[in-house]
Amino acid sequence: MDPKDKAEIRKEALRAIHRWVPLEEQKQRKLRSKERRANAPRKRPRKREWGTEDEEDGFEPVSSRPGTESKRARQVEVAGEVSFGAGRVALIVGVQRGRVRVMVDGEELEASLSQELARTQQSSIAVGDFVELDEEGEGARVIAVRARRSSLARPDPANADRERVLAANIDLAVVVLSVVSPPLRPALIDRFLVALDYGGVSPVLCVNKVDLLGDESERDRVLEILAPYRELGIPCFLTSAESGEGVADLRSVLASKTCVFTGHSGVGKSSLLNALDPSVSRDTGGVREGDGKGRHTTTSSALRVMATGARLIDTPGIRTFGLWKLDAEGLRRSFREFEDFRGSCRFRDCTHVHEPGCAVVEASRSGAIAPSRYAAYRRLLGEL
Ligand SMILES: Nc1nc2c(ncn2[C@@H]2O[C@H](COP(=O)(O)OP(=O)(O)OP(=O)(O)O)[C@@H](O)[C@H]2O)c(=O)[nH]1
Ligand SMILES: [Mg+2]
Ligand SMILES: [Zn+2]
Repeated sequence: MDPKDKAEIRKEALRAIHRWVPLEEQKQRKLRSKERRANAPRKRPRKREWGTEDEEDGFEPVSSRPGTESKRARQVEVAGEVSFGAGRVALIVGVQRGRVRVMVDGEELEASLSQELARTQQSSIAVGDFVELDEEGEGARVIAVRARRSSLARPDPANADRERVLAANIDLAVVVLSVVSPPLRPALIDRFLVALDYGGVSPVLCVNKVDLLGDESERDRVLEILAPYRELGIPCFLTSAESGEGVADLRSVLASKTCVFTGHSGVGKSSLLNALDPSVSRDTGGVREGDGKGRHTTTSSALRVMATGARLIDTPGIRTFGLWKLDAEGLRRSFREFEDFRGSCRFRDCTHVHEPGCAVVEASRSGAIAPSRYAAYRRLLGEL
């Protein structure tokens, strides 16, 4: 064996000792990765020419936190002493300070929040939550929140220790981007996929405003950007809320699901909701002349039930998307294409950065892993 490699192995062994994890945690990790592998779509790595995108995404740093627990098991326990079953169960369709709009037995009404819930409402109550109402006194009051099966959350920009839940109990998140005004920023996609994976939510990518594309080559460029995500089995749509292109296809994947629409301001989230179901009637706004940025027209999340039964959640455009409670291992897990190479790296706990014999680095060089995705991994890892 090359003495250099030997020295490297010795160094790695020493590092491993410093990184020693208790047996129980190791078992848990193994189980989690096994579960993930079983769920990941099978595919053979294929060589391909990828367009690389070295775009500044300008987002706030990912918050680094140890001890990321399994997202699917993450449940919110609030107002715990009140048991479910006493009052009517309602669905939250809108949240204001200290108050919520709920849908219960087919009608919409306003409800206040119990003191405990009002104090923690940014993390404890979100559009899409199922709650229990106390209707004994004057007006309805929310007294308990059911455990969530999934959520989309990010750190509170004002307090990184606090979680801000954007929507709860969602089946699908439609990440909306636009081809121009505002311009397409692929870096946002990778960041979103990590957050959605952590929240246990399936993603759909929707590139809107395709009516503004010039010639075929511009469309090809968009398809090229989407290619790595299609390979991952993520449904991708090209839409125009203006001309209606792609809207029927998008509608068909949303049927009977709870879907949150998210993305930068001005990309056309509200316009798309209106195109999907005119009865939704959400306010839409223009984009700024100079830089094509949105005007933050939608200011709070709202859930609408479509005629098809799909529940669509419109959210305000986001400027930043810090990732919540993410550690390096969690980040690696959310890059699903890396799983195909698990066990092929020379070191079992390879970080896929500097180690010799790294199968992931090799795969990104050969094109089996899209170089743009590997670059995204390095970028996000660098923020931890
Ligand atoms: N040409 C074109 N314009 C669109 C399309 N979709 C939306 N727009 C326009 O883009 C602008 C912003 O649309 P909105 O639907 O308000 O965007 P949004 O994502 O909801 O923005 P926020 O609520 O600020 O987050 C409006 O002027 C829309 O008319 C589209 O498919 N094609
Ligand atoms: Mg909007
Ligand atoms: Zn590796």
